[in-house]
Amino acid sequence: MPSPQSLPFGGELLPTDGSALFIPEFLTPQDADNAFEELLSTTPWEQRQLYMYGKFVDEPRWSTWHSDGVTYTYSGITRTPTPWTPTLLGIKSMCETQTDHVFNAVLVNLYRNGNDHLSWHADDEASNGPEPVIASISLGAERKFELRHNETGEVVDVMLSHGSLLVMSGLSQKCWMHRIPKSPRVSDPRINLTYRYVYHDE
Ligand SMILES: O=C(O)CCC(=O)C(=O)O
Ligand SMILES: [Mn+2]
Repeated sequence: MPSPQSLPFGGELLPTDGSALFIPEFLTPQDADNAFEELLSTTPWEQRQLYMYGKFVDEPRWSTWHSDGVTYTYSGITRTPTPWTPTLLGIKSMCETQTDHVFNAVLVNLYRNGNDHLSWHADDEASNGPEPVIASISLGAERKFELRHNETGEVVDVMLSHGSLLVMSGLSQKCWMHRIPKSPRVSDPRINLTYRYVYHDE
């Protein structure tokens, strides 16, 4: 198994139990720059709160949820949809062609700087289906992404670069957790788009 640093041209990150396929430069640098600038300045960012250990705390990032009408519930929060934009739909269509899957929602995350982060979790809510395909686009500052196997504890990591695509599929949500750790030296913002297919929970 090569270390992620030896995969500058992309490839499969997981040695077993699912897939996490990394495709750097999925978007051209120009398209990635344009999408980043537009999303940063026009997205109606929401600062959500999580209920943890008996109190409400701010999520350490900003986000929005865009979908064909489906809501999304995770960590006790229900996200109601914000309308799609041409840019989000254009990138969705590119992800659909690449993965041969249809997506009906995207969670857009803004990590304002290296203090913003996302803790260990799996996107394993029932509404995602049993083996979800998740297409994850990175824009802006490069951040480390880690995956940890639930049983062996093995960790693999990759630097998610501007314009890259990471496709998680198969058993990756059942057998692995993933996170964006804090990176105190990073001062610039990063935007992440995770395209999903979400089933109505009613
Ligand atoms: O920011 C990322 O690259 C990961 C986002 C993620 O895992 C999520 O939104 O569930
Ligand atoms: Mn996730």
